Formats: sequence, C-alpha cells, structure tokens
Amino acid sequence: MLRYLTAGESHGRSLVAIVEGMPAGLDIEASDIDRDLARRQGGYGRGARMAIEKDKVLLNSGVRHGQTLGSPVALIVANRDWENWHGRMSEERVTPKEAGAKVTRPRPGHADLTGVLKYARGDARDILERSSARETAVRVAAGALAKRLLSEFGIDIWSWVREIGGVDYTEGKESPEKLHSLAEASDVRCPDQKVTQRMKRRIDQLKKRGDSLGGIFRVVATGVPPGLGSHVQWDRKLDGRLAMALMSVQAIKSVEVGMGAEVGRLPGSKVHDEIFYGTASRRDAEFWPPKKRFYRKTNNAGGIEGGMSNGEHVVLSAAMKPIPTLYKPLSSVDMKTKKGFEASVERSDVCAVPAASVVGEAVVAFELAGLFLDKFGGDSIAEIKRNYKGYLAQIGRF
Ligand code: EPS
Repeated sequence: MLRYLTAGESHGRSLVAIVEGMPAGLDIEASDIDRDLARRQGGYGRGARMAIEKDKVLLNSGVRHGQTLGSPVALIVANRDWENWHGRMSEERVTPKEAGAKVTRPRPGHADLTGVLKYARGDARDILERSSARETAVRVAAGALAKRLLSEFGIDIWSWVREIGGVDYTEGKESPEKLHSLAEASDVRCPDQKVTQRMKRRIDQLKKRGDSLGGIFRVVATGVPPGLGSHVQWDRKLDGRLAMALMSVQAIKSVEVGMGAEVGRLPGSKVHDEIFYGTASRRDAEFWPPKKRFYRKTNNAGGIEGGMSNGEHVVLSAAMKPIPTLYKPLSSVDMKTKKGFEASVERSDVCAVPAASVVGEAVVAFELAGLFLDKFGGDSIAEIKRNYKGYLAQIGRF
C-alpha cells in the first residue's frame, strides 16, 4: 500500500512528508522534485510570500545513490520565511511580546473560526498555520515521486487552467501533452495566449478592488491501463479515490470526471462512449504501441467506468474557490470580544489557480501510483515491470 502523511506549519521550520510503500530501485534525484516545486510557486496573481520562498526538497531518507531503497522516503521542504517568525512560531514557551498578538478575528471562508472552536484554542494562528495551502508544497514533492514511478510505466500526468474568475477556455483537438506544454508557457497555465491575457486582466481588475479569484483546472493522465481501481467495493473505486484526493486540496470545492455535471442534463445516447475494436487513432504512450485494442471515439466518461480505468485518458476537472484572505474587508466577529468588525488587511495571493493545477497533478499522480501498485505491486521496480508485462499480455495489449 502506498501512502503519505504530511506535517508542518506555514511559517514553521519546514514541511515534511513521509511516503511509505515506494518500491526499491526507482531512480530519483532532488532535481526531479524541485522542478515541480518551482512550477507550483509560479503563476500570475501570487502574493509577496512567493518572493521569499525558493522551494527545494531534501531527500532525507529512503534514497541512496540516486535510487529508492523500499524504505519510507522522508521529504523535507524548508520554509525560508521561518527566519522572520522564530518568536511567533517557536515550539518553546516565549514571552507574550515574542509570541506577538493573538489572531482573534476569523476570516470568512477560512478554517480560522471552526478550528478554534473545535480544538479549544484562543488564537486562530494555531489553526491557520496548518490549514494554509503552504502545505501543498510538500504534497507536490510526494506527487513528483509518484510521477517518477508512473513514468516508468508510460503513464504521464498533464494539467492546464480552463477558467479564472469567469474567463474561460475550451480545449480544441490538441493532445493533453500539447495543451500542457502550451500551458507551461503561460503565466496562468492556460494553453491559449489570448485567453491568458484576458485572465491576467481579470486578476488585475480584482486585485485593484481588493478582491480575490478562483477558477477551474484540468488534470489528465495518459497511458493508464484498463483496470486500476475496482467495481467490487466503494473505497476501491478509482473515481471516488481521485475525487477525494482532489477535494482534499485546500480551497477545492468541486471535482468532475470527464463530462462531469453535464451527464445530468443529456440523454444516455449523448453520454455513453461507444465501444470499438481496432487501431485507435489517438496516440498512446510509448510503452504501449498502437496495436489493435478496445477503444472509444469519445471519452465523456473521462476514462473511468464502474470505478475502474477503461484504458482511455483519465480526465478530471476541479474548481477552486477564491482565496478567503481579502484586502476588501468582509464582515466577521471578534472571537474574544464578540463584536463585529471588518476583517483587517493581510498579505495574500489574489489568485492561486495556476499553482492549484500543479498540486492537482501531484495528488492525482499519487492516487494513480497507489492503485497501480495495488494491482501490479512488488518490492522492486524490476518485479513490478514483470507483473505489468504479464498483465498487458493477458489483456492482449503487448
Ligand atoms: C496562504 C497564505 C499566503 C500564501 C500561502 C498560502 O502565505 P502568507 O500568509 O505567508 O502570506 O502565500 O501559500 C504559500 C506560502 C505557498 O507556498 O503556496 C494561506 O493562508 O493558505
């Protein structure tokens, strides 16, 4: 079983992830992970914090001479901003002056208020430090490790932004790989340069008004074999697992698979993807030469039927709500005095949808890697490759 846990506060010393269940013999270097960490830090609409952080991973354990050992992999991403927060975030008792003022004014849309009530704290900092999306840095690190594993088997993960604050983009017929590479050249990770300019203008407008923006991004996995996940039990269904992974990312409020909510509006004849047998025109991953196989001409199901991958691309979308920290004041109530106030100005991003799309890649990769290992798992990459080849032969795909 592949799993991970994270620890760390936004302005604490560092973020940590322990990844357990990685097989031995996977080539991995810090630079493979740092690339994704840098991608997550980018994007038009980010705030001043990103100028402070230069995220780099420390492969603390589980890796030797550039290969995994099969033991838990501990990943550490330091917070450079910690330098400025020693007193306020000290693990030892400090004077009230060093501790700084308590946060008693909860922001609507944040974990602040409910967290304080639930955990019996008098300072919302005890909650917001952990609920912060800073934690996604180390999730991206864990996801980069999962991507490395998947790429050994010809499975790749792509993403791009489809909408920011009502400015939307619809894909043409380009491959996911092409859309992803176009998105990489855009400040908002949108494949179209004209729409990129409109999205940036929208971010500028809202920033000027002291407001914030959400949006929608897409994540696609290519080269996924049929049979990841299972129809036999609710907690083994691939769509359920991927939706949970995406929903667990800070500020994500909805997830769609394939055609998504549209399936509730159209008749069955316009929703279900008809089955064909032959040489699919769509390009498969290199690992998988385009031999005769079962295929679909449409992919409204987003590559998942009955809780299992069906061999088409796995297509997901997720919507992120606007950042809850606004310069424009929203009404709230002071937790101590119980008096109403308008939330004070805080340093914040205006839009983090481009970053969220990179986080989306990571959590999808991790979930797919876990289900891949559930099916083909072994203790080493060599063993898993043997298992995988046997399966491809069984289904006549290799
Ligand atoms: C965040 C608030 C901002 C963001 C942060 C998430 O941080 P700060 O409070 O330090 O200004 O920059 O995101 C990151 C630090 C990051 O690495 O993505 C929040 O409240 O969720």
